Amino acid sequence: MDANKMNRLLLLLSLFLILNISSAQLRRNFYAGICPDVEQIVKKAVEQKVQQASITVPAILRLYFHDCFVNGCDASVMIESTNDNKAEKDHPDNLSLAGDGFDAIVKAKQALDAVPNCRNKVSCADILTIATRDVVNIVGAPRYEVELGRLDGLSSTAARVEGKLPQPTDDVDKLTSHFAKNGLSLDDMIALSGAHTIGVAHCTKVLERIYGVKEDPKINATYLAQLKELCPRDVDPRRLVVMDPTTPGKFDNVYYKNLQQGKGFFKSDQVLFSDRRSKPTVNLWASNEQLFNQAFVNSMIKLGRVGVKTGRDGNIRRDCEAFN
Ligand code: HEM
Ligand SMILES: *[C@@H]1O[C@H](CO)[C@@H](O)[C@H](O)[C@H]1NC(C)=O
Ligand SMILES: CC(=O)N[C@H]1CO[C@H](CO)[C@@H](O)[C@@H]1O
Repeated sequence: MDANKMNRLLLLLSLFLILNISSAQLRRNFYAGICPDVEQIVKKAVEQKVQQASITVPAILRLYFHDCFVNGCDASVMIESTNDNKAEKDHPDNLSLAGDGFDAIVKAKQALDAVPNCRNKVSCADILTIATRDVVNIVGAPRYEVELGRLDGLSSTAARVEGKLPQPTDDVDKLTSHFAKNGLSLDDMIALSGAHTIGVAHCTKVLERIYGVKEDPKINATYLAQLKELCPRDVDPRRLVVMDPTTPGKFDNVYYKNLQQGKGFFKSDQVLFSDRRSKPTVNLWASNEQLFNQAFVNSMIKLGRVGVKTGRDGNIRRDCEAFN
């Protein structure tokens, strides 16, 4: 074997070891001996909630992203602020984390607590992980097996949200660096951005973009006109607008097709098509939905490994929104 091949083999081997170590505590069927029906129970509660309020689907997906990017997937985003602690969810970047997402997790926890062997045995972080898989599946993403065994975090502060979440005005350099800090690659970033194939945003978040700002890739003229109509300059700040104008309720690869036509909602979406580093992947996934689905699922599982708490770094909360 030549030196080049040997080097590549060693690199692969060390990558394998790193990946294995960082996720060693997580596994499928973690609750098999404790609460074997956990996934069924969570699914049923989440489905019920989605039937009452379809916004629950994007709400949970975004909640998961924010939870994992701020101090790891440990449900710290769910903690309610108290008089002496301003929690993560009350950072301005959370504005619009729709209440229905939180409510769905609380309902699923209640359903688990109604089953004696499951009561206070499943972490809120794992409930959120299962619920996220289930909601994206409801709107068309493939169902994937989730890794479980996370503990709930012991702290949550608004201050530490600062700088952790990518911004809608970010370019590919900034986006990549945010994701890299969480062990996620350029392709993970492009795949997970595909989450914007569902859900809504506040008009206020896009006003600057549609009413003229430099250094932003061009918006499709037809789409721009539509956006301006939906979001006039003096729009009510509570007004929401769908981010995928073509198939807003469906989880599909249309997000990437939209980018090809200049119909990315945020600058951070459209730059994926204008930057030569991400453009080939956008084109690939726009033309092959199966490849996108596969990539999305793999990246979601990787997202779920970010900053997982074990041992004395966490516990199982009795109330997802308050520390024990
Ligand atoms: C790549 C960088 C990202 C940026 C800059 C970004 C930014 C945003 C912003 C500003 C909103 C609208 C908030 C509002 O006005 O109400 C939004 C919505 C949303 N984001 Fe992202 N996001 C990013 C990545 C992600 C990822 C990785 C996911 C999940 C895997 C995600 C899921 C969502 C969902 C589902 C919504 C809609 C929420 C709803 O309908 O309630 N985003 N995002
Ligand atoms: C802009 O959108 C229109 C209508 O949705 C579409 O027909 C057209 O091809 C798009 N333009 C570009 C440059 O992609
Ligand atoms: C759902 C939720 O708690 N959203 C909060 C996010 O942060 C803003 C501003 O800091 C609060 O006003 C929201 O209530």
